[in-house]
Amino acid sequence: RQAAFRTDLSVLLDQVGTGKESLSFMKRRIRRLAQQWATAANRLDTKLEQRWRDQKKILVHVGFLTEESGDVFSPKVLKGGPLGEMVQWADILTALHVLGHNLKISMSLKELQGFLGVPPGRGSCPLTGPLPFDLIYTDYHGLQQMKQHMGLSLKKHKCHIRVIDTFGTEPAYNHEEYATLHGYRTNWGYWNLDSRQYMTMFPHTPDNSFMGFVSEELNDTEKRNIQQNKVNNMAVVYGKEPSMWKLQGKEGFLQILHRYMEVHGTVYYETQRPPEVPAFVKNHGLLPQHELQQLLRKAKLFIGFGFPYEGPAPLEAIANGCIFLQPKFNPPHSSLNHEFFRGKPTSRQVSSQHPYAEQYIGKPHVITVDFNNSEEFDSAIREIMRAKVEPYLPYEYTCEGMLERVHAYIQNQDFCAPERLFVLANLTRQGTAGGSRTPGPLFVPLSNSTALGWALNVTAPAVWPPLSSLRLLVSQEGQSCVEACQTSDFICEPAHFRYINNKEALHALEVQCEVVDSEINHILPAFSVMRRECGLQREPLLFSCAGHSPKYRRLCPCRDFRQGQVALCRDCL
Ligand code: U2F
Repeated sequence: RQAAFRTDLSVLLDQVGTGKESLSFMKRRIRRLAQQWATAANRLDTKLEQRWRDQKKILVHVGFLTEESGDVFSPKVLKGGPLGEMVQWADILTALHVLGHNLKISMSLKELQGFLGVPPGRGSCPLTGPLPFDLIYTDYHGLQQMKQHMGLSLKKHKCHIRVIDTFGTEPAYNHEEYATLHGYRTNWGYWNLDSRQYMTMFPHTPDNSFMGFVSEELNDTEKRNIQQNKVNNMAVVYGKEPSMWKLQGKEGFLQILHRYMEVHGTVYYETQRPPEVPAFVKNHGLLPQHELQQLLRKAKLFIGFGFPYEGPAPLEAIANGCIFLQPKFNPPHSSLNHEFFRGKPTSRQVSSQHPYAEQYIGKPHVITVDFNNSEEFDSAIREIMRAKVEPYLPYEYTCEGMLERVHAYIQNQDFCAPERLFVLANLTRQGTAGGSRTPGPLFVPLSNSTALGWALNVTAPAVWPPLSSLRLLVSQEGQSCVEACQTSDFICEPAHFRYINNKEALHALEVQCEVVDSEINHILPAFSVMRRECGLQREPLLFSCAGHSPKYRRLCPCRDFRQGQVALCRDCL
């Protein structure tokens, strides 16, 4: 069946259910953004020009909100606890509904069993018949529950699963045996999924798919009003929980801030002002989302103290015309050196409180400085007070952007299709003398490594992302493909690894290999210049954009991307 866009959200609101603060929060959010979603649906509908879209049967099982997982989040919704996950699930549900899919929502084990047709109370009784869904969106808790209650059949059906995974899972942690043998074993990883089945909150490593969420978009009148009503010396502090204000050394920079600006906070408290919050701070208490937006519309500065990491609030602040000032982390925080990330299945180096804001948005909307350097901090504040900045929201965080991306994933990502063997028929260097695309032997000087542009002519059926987007690059020693592609304004595309994991690619790059081994190691395909050793990847689950090793240069499948929509290549829609 063909999916038709929906702009009425009442059925969805009924489906979400009642009885928990988390659900009420999500419903308030869905209602508040209903108009934006409707406008976005109409725009995307026009953009897609009547293109056929399959209507999918989709189950959404929100594992972390089930009683069976302990649901530690719901009781804290009104008490300053994490809301980022709730924001994201509300938006995922809305996007799937608006795109017109056939949606079932489960927030308990009982509902999960009911939808899957597994008899309740029979332990790990496997689901015997076909899976009644095309797609299942869940999280790590939900995955665990499905394993316990679907038993063996999970293995059979796992290509239909998508795991909403805030901070991401890198391939080395996802491969059970490899993770266990090489020290990448964590409490979360080891599910042997295709890494693109993990969907993150921000575009972290491109090994995972970027799901995201949305932030409110302003129309021109609202933007103009905001500009007029900005209070140049008003700052709002990021941190709704008193403990977020307890971070070391913050007194110094808060004092500096207070010298120039009126400082506001939205810190949760019960009866008394939390002792962590200095007396000069005007604390509004935890605000409902729409009231926070109003506060942000007046404020000039939104300032982070280092925690929470990578939440939605900075995007909301920037969308409301604030400048986001945040601490640089030197050395970067990661699962190796920081309690919060310890045990998370990623070795990503978090360079500031909000790397997306730092790297994808940047100045003038985002200023990242060393908070221990009071001169630098002081001059940042003065710069902010002088600056004139317009509200800004990257397209990928608008409702239309999220609908476009989720639509593209649903219609194109297929992890159930059997791996086909693709034959590299021809490697063509682009931009050779005379501009001709001459097939045949290739010469690519390695010193010029990152500037290679390749077109691959591959005899293969339609693939997604299309091969027209592929650019083969070589990393520096010690550099990951995430970085190598980024430095050339591309993005690493894990789906393309299989086209470059071969002798032809090495040959095309004129790599001097004395031996070409095929091994199981997440940095492959790669080669060592010194030792003249080349290695190809033997385990497709270990194709990794994130992997790097000091003595190896990696073969990197990069691709182009759309401005403001990094998840999609130019020809991906
Ligand atoms: C992140 O979770 P948080 O909930 O701590 O993220 P925030 O950026 O603080 O904001 C989440 C939402 O809370 C709302 C605000 C945001 O959409 O509009 N809010 C509010 O309604 N009232 C207020 O007074 C203040 C904020 C991240 F998202 C999670 O994935 C992480 O687990 C967590 C820890 O790193 O950080």
